[in-house]
Amino acid sequence: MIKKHKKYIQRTFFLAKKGLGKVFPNPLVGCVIVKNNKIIGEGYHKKYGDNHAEVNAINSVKDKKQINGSSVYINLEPCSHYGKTPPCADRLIMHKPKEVIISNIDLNPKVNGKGIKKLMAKNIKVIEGVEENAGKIINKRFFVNQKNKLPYIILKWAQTQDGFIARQNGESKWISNLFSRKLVHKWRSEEKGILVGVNTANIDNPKLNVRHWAGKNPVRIILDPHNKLIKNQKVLKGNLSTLIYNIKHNKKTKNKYFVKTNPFNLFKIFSDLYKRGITSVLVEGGLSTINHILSNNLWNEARVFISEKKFTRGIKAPKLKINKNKYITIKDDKLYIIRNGS
Ligand code: AOF
Ligand code: ZN
Repeated sequence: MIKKHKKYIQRTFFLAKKGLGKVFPNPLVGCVIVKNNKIIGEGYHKKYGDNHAEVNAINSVKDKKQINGSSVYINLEPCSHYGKTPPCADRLIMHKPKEVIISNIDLNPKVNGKGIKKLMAKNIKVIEGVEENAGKIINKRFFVNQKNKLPYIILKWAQTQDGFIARQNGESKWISNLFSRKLVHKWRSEEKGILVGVNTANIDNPKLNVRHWAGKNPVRIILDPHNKLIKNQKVLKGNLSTLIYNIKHNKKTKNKYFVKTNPFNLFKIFSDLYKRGITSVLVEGGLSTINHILSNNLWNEARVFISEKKFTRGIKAPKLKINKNKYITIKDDKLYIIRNGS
């Protein structure tokens, strides 16, 4: 029984993940409808503002009468509120499934158990907590957003085998290989914002857009307290939205927003980003920005590439405890994923 539930919940995870990069600030949700051990319908939340997963799953069932007496699997509790769409719990109740199997409770205060209560009040059996931890990882951004009212912060850096993230002159190209760099472009397309400190913006002169992958560009964020950003840098070009946090002025020129933050405080900046709808941020350096975020414990995840190259001298990589046995191989690079608090 449990094995069967796990199997279908895993299928909801697979479907949910298809929405990555397209649904924020919403959670990733997948739904599978099973009758007589057969999947009769499935769906996922595809895009912010569109149908929720349950509605897409119900719509995919040819003969709606079949949903009567079925088992509905969802990785997140169905919603109970009128948002952009009517409550999914009500929609499910209309079709009289026998049971609803859920991985996680929806921490949005508008839902938070009320979806489950609605189902139970109509004698629909609810089983919750199936593959709960795996579900929490899939919606790690959403849960951090709901709990902390902060964006989900992902630190990313590449370091040499001998522990350097840049040469002595600050230059950091090219430590990781082409495949790892391509993967970083995929990551850029999955998050709402991308952040660097002013030194990185000036020395590396990055565009901070998505080029080696198909997907959306994130909002660019520069930490530039004393307005040291060189005028014609690539991060200021093009028509992507760019936020420049500084202690001096609030100013808007086209799609460039200078945001005054005085005193210059990371927690305040991240709170401001969250208020602007930036629900997740990929931090791509440099060293002092990453160290600052680490020492303030304002990060959620670190993704560290360690290459086979050696610099012998240079700028030392951030100090973070890495379990050297747990990595993903990307050709000659090793990728370590470290979660804060795990
Ligand atoms: C579900 N199924 O597929 C999703 C849910 O603005 P709305 O109307 O799209 O509502 C967003 C909220 O609904 C979101 O914060 C979360 O609580 C829930 N998301 N719920 O039953 C779904 N995406
Ligand atoms: Zn819903």
